Amino acid sequence: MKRRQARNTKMQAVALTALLFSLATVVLAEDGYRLWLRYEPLPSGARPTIAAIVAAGDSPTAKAVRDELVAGCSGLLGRTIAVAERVEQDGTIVVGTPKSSPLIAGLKLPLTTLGNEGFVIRSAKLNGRSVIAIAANTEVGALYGAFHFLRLLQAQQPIFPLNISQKPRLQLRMLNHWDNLDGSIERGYAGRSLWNWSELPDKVDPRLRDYARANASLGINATALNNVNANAKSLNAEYLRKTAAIAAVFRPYGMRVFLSARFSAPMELGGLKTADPLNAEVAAWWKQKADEIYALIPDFGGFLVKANSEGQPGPRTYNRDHVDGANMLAAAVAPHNGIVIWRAFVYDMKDGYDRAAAAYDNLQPFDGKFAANVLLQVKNGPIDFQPREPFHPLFGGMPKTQLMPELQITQEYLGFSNHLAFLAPMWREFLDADTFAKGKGSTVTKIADGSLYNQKLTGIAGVANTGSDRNWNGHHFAQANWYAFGRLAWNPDLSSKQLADEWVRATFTNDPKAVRTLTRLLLESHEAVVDYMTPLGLHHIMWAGHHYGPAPWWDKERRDDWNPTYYHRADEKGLGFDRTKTGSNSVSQYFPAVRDRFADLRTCPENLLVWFHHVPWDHRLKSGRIFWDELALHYQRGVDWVRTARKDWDALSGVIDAGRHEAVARKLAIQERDAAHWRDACLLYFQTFSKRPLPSGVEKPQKTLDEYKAKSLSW
Ligand code: GCW
Repeated sequence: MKRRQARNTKMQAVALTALLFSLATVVLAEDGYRLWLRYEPLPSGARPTIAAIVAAGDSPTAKAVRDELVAGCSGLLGRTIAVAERVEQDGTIVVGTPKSSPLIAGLKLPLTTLGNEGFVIRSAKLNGRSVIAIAANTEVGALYGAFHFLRLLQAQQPIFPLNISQKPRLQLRMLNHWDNLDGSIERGYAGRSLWNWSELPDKVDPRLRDYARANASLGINATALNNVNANAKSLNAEYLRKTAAIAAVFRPYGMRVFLSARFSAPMELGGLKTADPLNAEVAAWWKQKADEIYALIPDFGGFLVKANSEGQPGPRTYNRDHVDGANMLAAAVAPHNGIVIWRAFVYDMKDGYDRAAAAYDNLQPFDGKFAANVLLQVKNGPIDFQPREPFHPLFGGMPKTQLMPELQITQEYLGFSNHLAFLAPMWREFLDADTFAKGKGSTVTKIADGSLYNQKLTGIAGVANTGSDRNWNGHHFAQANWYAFGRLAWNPDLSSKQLADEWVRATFTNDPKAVRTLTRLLLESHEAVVDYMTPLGLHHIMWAGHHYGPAPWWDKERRDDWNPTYYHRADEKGLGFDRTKTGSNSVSQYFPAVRDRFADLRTCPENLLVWFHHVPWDHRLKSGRIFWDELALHYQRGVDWVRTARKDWDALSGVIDAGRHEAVARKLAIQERDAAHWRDACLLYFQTFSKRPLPSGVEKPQKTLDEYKAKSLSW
């Protein structure tokens, strides 16, 4: 019986690889669908010896491990690598858990400290043969190990001998989807939502499995399906059944599902008169709702909540506070080991207030008051996912609260899916930022991973950039941001360079020259975008509403703090928001060492200058140039970068497949148009205050300011 099963599995595997090959050569042009999991043959000189795969277990996860290793090894080595029953040759991969595999058990590998998700990859001897053992305490751990092994192969890393032992540094590694139930996506630039609500639960798009698989390849283990601007309907019985069907597809890949909860759902769904968190009926409604959800989805993650922010209901609607709201929900999911992720993106407008100070003012006083199963989700910067922000002062500012960074993978303020902007360097800047909360070396990473304050529950979220577009992310290079987010969530110490290198090799090519060019473009791209959009600390000067393209002149929004003019404060004297003592003094929310550095115009990092200071137009910078000239040259530099990037990309036309080459070339053309538009519109407008000529080296604007004001950039 066992033997027949193994033979069947082997035949299935051979058939599967044959199918994959024919698909790869016949049907699939390179359209980006396969992401970084293409498994194209390595150069013939770079193929290590892999003979067979011995994989134990019959669960869906064990099957996923086996399929991945067979497809991956076969693809990369350019020949079928089949499943074997026992170790008979050198170069056999043995994968499993001590429970599922007697071979793995026999190796007695050091797994005890690796938890539920870690893995070991080790060269070992079995039956006198050299093998590669991929072992973990759980099957999901083995899956992560398998993906890691394939990543090493793809990046042409040596695999003999291997001695790798890893576990994730953060527990909750999560995508937040801002997907609406009608299939649209708030701030989504890659098509429609992947969740086919109208067809669920009877019909589940097979693509969802590929989505889960891609996430598992990075170690992403959770996903919140619906927009934080939530519709209560997502919690009704009908939609919960749909969510359960999605959760069933994700489960084998180690992904748990969360839902954004609308705080007023007890009224909208339950017919209650209030959603007051201290009302007993309200609390009972949520408890019952949690019971209902967990009966359908036993491993449901919990709720993500945007409360009292941008029109969303919340506890303050009932004169209660954030702790009342979060802890009431936390109590409802606690019996099921559920989690509540409460967002700190709260900024009530008050006269003369500084929006950058608002979240800290609103949440910091509650330090130490949130329940043990609450995570407070804090955006990387104090305003809103700008191309560059200083780190959010809540990091370090709430030692007794479990914080969870929220990053934005989708490029709301960074050129949508039209601009090449690799965000790993921006996230590194944030993770490496030193808060000085417990003296030097108190980095954001150490707060996020729980080590600084001994935080028990840890996590990180990225607002997803996925959609129904064939290539998932709209721009082929936007895949790199999904990739980098996931890898950093697993190990927040990874360098941008390593991430770029891994991604390029897996996604495009191992050609050495191309790898050099592409990693360089990736690594330079974010700074270039900052240069042509918001250099030297500028922020939130995008066209209101859609946030594509510049509108620094805009002052018509109902709320002052939705207007670009509120943020840059340009006048005859200079440019920038004074957040020092002479201004809003929100810089004082940082610990003294950071505060003093930011608050002094001489020590403030130049790339954050007008974030913290109203800088005189003729202020001298380190370059020796005055501020106005430097500003103009930054804008020009950004445009120049895109031009060079286009040439670099064009030169790769023989190396990159035609389909993707052309698609990216088209995007880069848009990026150049937009960069020039940004430069001209911003400089013409700021020039009405600076009253100075453009320095030499900066091109003459293509249109008049009025023309730029008349019509926003289109995407
Ligand atoms: O960045 C802003 C976006 C909103 C978003 C909000 C948030 C989901 O412009 O579209 O709403 O942040 O993070 O809640």
